[in-house]
Amino acid sequence: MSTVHIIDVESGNLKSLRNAVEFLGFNVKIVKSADDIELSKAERLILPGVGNFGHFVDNLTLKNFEKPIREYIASGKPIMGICVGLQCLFLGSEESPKSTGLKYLDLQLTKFDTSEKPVPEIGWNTCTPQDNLFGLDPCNRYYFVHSYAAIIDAEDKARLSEAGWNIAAAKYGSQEYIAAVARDNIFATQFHPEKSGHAGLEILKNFINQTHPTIKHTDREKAALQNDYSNYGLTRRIIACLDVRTNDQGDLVVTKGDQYDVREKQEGGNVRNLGKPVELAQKYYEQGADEVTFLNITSFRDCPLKDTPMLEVLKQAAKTVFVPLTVGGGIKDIVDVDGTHIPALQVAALYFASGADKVSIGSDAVYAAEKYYELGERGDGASPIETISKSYGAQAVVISVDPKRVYVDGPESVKHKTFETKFPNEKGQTWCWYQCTIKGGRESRDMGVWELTRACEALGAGEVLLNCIDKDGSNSGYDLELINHAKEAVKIPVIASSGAGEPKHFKEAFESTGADACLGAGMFHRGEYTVNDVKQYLLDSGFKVRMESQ
Ligand code: 1PR
Repeated sequence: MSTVHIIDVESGNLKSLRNAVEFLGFNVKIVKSADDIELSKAERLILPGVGNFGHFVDNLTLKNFEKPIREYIASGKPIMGICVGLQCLFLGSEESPKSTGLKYLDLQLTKFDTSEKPVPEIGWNTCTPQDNLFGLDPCNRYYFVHSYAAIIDAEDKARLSEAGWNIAAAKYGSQEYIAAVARDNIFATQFHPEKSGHAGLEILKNFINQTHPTIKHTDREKAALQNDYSNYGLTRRIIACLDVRTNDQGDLVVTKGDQYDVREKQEGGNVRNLGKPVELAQKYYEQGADEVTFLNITSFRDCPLKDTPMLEVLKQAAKTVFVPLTVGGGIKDIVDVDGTHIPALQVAALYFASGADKVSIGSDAVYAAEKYYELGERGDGASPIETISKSYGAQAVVISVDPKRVYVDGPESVKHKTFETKFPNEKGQTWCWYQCTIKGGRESRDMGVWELTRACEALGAGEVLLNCIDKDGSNSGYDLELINHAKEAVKIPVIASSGAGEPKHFKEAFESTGADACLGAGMFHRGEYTVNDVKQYLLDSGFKVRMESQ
């Protein structure tokens, strides 16, 4: 068996899946239409899906895929569904009540309870199969990103087991759900094996080879690796961030600023060059980064959009980096060099097709929030957050916030949400708010972090990348008060960023704020610490982390 067929339902993670299967040494054939002759030749079929349930199943029907998929399944040949590719096997989903699933499993998907935990679930969780399932290891961590799930109780489990399904259950907060499921020739995972590092690649390989290796761990390994269900069941997520731009010589480099100033301090200083984007992404993946973020911090688009250097960076990085990749900078409606108007959705689509799993929106998130309040707390449906989220799902849309702290006399001094800080300024003022900026900190707007994050969450953003201009490059630790402020504002996950200088800063953030992930840049680029150093420190401090070596 050397060829794997992948059904293309215009879903976000196709490129990553293709890369992963090819990395494992198999050929890939993409099946774009139901009458493609290739479909009849398939011996291993994968049905990947990301984003909205209705969008996915409606597309399956529209493209006439339903019948050939059913016939393929009836033929007894192995098929694997991934993420929404698993969800479509159920009756339907609360996400899109008008759309129907393929009804192989007698259960409806529902949304996670947002009152007890951040939703979407974004991160690395464990799952435990009833019987051996392609080597799925209860001590390994797999990458999940979803708001809706096949949430089960003991009765559902018994009923589905009775119907012959082998269920691997996971727990997010107090809710148990189906993380993987198999019966006869059908296998499906809610997690993304193509984004789950070496552990995920193993699952893909075992499915393709149809093998079920036995899992063995010593008691000591089990004690270290088993889920303790702290942090809702997820490990503490560590993200390596690469600020990318062209330097004065015209080369694409990873740089890093102090309070967003990326030039060397001497007069006429050059843009700091800390390495090559693809090489560094690969290095951090090997060091155990749970995600890698690329931020295009200046526009280097004096070329057509399709030739943007960042697309090539992503294409190259996605070939060997099997954890989620986020790309930010310039995700907005643009006018291309030939005068063509290109909507943000199309810009994002190019990045997804090149291997990005999420896009991050900075300046345009502020404009969208401004509009949201102008319209009386509603969107107009046209902002990049709304359009991208609608097609690719909330989990694919991150908003990147670049705020600065502003001190005021008291809560009545400004219309923005303020709080009392433990760190008064030199004038003795103890109240503050965080003012959002656009264009990489160059322009301040009349918008607070509290208001911005809430508006963007309502518009459909799935995660907040919370930078802090005051702390950026300072190595003095995160602004913990800012993180707490944002966490109180929204239910979606918040990534702490700016100021990390040593492993203890990550611990502080996880310990004293509800940060869902912590991002580091300068300390990794300068080689002062590896991602693994940070994770080992967290592990030694009693936090669950994903160690890539496990
Ligand atoms: O406005 O949608 O085009 O997006 C522009 C993106 O570029 C935004 O995400 C914005 O944060 C980012 N950006 C713009 N200018 C700079 C700059 O540094 N001059 N970088 C910039 C922001 C923040 C983090 C950084 C952390 C951690 N960088 O990426 O890596 O602060 O650093 P540290 O751990 O060394 O302290 P749009």
